[in-house]
Amino acid sequence: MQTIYLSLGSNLGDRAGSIARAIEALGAHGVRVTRQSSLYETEPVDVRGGGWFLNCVAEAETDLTPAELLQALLAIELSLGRRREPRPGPAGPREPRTIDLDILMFGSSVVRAPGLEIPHPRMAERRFVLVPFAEIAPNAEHPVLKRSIARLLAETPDRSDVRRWQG
Ligand code: PH2
Ligand code: MG
Ligand code: MG
Repeated sequence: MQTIYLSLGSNLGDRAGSIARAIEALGAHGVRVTRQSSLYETEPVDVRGGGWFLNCVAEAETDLTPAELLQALLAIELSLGRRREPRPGPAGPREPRTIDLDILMFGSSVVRAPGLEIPHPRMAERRFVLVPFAEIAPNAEHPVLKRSIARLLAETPDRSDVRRWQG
């Protein structure tokens, strides 16, 4: 059993509803959610033509392997109506999405495979990840950077806007 952290985001359609449905679906895929941050409204970072996101971070326990977890997240994204455009390339602008589920950390595992990088390679440069992550697990340690989430948040150069969402 591993303790994992996931990022959830939506900037299309019923944003809060999509995040709530994704949290529910995780349980049915062998991912037991133990904590969920508040929802935050966040300024889009590197996304083409979309509105502001709702983002949150969830802590969960699972017996899945990292590759199995990735497949489960992709299946949930599809079931919630995510449509992936032909790939703009890893550094290119991204499309708006009904739901995006990303693995942030998987215990203290480090995975660097095509299509699956854990910890998430850009998490230390994203306030939309670090602010909700620090709300639920400020002392979790990044296994590569060897810093707590609270410290990554204090030290991130990102200045994008992240606000607690009131509904
Ligand atoms: N996700 C991205 C790129 N940019 N910006 C915000 N605010 N929230 C996101 O979830 C997000 C983003 C890539 O998945
Ligand atoms: Mg993402
Ligand atoms: Mg993703």
